[in-house]
Formats: sequence, C-alpha cells, structure tokens
Amino acid sequence: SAETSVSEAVNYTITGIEPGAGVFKAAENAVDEYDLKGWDVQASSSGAMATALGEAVKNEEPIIVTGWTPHWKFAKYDLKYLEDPKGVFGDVETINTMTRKGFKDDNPNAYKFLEQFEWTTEDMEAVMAEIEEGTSPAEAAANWVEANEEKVATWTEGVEEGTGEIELVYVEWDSEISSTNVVGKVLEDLGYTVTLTPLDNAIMWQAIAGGEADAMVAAWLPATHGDLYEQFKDDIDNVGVNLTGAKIGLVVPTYVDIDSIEDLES
Ligand code: PBE
Repeated sequence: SAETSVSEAVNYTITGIEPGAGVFKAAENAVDEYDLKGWDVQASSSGAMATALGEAVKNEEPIIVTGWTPHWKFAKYDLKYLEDPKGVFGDVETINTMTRKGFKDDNPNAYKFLEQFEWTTEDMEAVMAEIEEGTSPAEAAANWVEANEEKVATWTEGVEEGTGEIELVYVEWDSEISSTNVVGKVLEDLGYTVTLTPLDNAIMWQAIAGGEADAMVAAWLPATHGDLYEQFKDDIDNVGVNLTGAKIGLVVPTYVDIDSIEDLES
C-alpha cells in the first residue's frame, strides 16, 4: 500500500531538528501517541533539515520533516502538513515577546517598542526568503526595515531614543533569526548597542528568567514552548504577542501519498 511504501521508503524516520525545539519533542510525543513502533525522530539542525528536504524534493523521494510556519520552505516547495487528529502538535499559535523582570523599568522606551512590535507571517517570511537566497541576516533585516518604514513607525510610535546595551537571545531557527535581527536593527536605530546571542531553546528561557539577558521574541505559545513557559513564567515579563498564525507539525512534499500521521505504519 501507499502507506507501507512511504513508511518503508523513509526508513521509519522523521527528519527532526535540534532536540531542544518544541516541535522535536512534539514529534517524539506523536511517535508514542500514534503508537509508531520502530519509528525514530532523528536529531539534526534546522539547516540540515532544510537541506535534506531540498535534496528529497530534487529527487522526488519521500521525506517527513518536523516543520513550522512561518517558514520559507512553503514558498519554495509544494508541501503539506500531515493531519494530526490526536492534536499532538497543538493548534494555531502565537509567537510572543518576553523580557527579563526589571527591563521595563531600566529601559522604558525599548520596552514600549517591544510592546508595539507585531508583524505577520508574510513579513517574517519575506526576511527569511532573502536570508535563504544568501543575504546575511543583518542585511536582510536592514533591507526589510528600510522597505517597511510605515510598519516600523507603528512600532516606534511614541518611543524616544535611548542608550546603553541590550542583549537579545534567540535560537538559530530560520524564523527566529529573522525576527531577532529585525528587532535588533530597530533597537540599534533607536540608539541602543545591541548584542544578539544564539542559545539552545531551554537556555534562552533560562537566560531571560535569570536576568542574564534582556529580551527575546521567540516564545511559541501555548503549546510549542508551553512546558518552558510554565517552568519560567513567574520570573519572566510576558510582553505580548508579536505574530499570530504560527503552527508546527509533520510536513511532507505534496507528492508523498499520505495525508495523516495515522497513515504511518510500524
Ligand atoms: N520551531 C521554530 C521552534 C519554535 C520556532 C518551530 C522550530 C520549536 O519547535 O521550538
């Protein structure tokens, strides 16, 4: 059957990303919940996953990856999410901005900008696409900020320029590379000296909760980072939503002849 051949052809393997990512943990939960005996979620990186996906598409071979929206891969390839009738990957979510406690008092203007920072999947994917084409993240962010003056002006409305250092932490997921560079660029334009520090997911949350870093724009809620939010929320300032319509799940090229996680076979 199509189901058996797909499962066999991918060698009962889901191509994952960094094990600290929520989508990786959710994929492991899916293996349990759908009783996919003998299946493995392969640890990798976001970049290596994208390379494996591109190779598979080039050769029209089956592949199953841990995927998410916003992401440039949906514009570049014909892809679909596998249906998840058990809801293991959660529903549509938001991406949220968090600061360390006390940041608001120390930097009221930078905080006000972070409160007003909100954009769309299309905005984020535009930055991601330019990076994917080879532009450096800093340059792609600067280009986007320059081309979207009106939107940026709504973020900085009533925000006075400031001085001093601000450390943003993030994980090197394509989506967060984009958002963090854009936010960093706007803070620089406001007069701050900005450091962008890439960390593992759990360490990013810990750095904000412990006050070692100032802010992050990479909190996927309620499901993807729900465990980390529960763990750290008392020691973090939840500034609010910066993007709606985010989603995670198992993603395959449309030519892969299955539609649901339930179609995978052991
Ligand atoms: N992601 C991108 C992250 C959140 C942002 C979906 C890879 C995760 O799964 O934790």
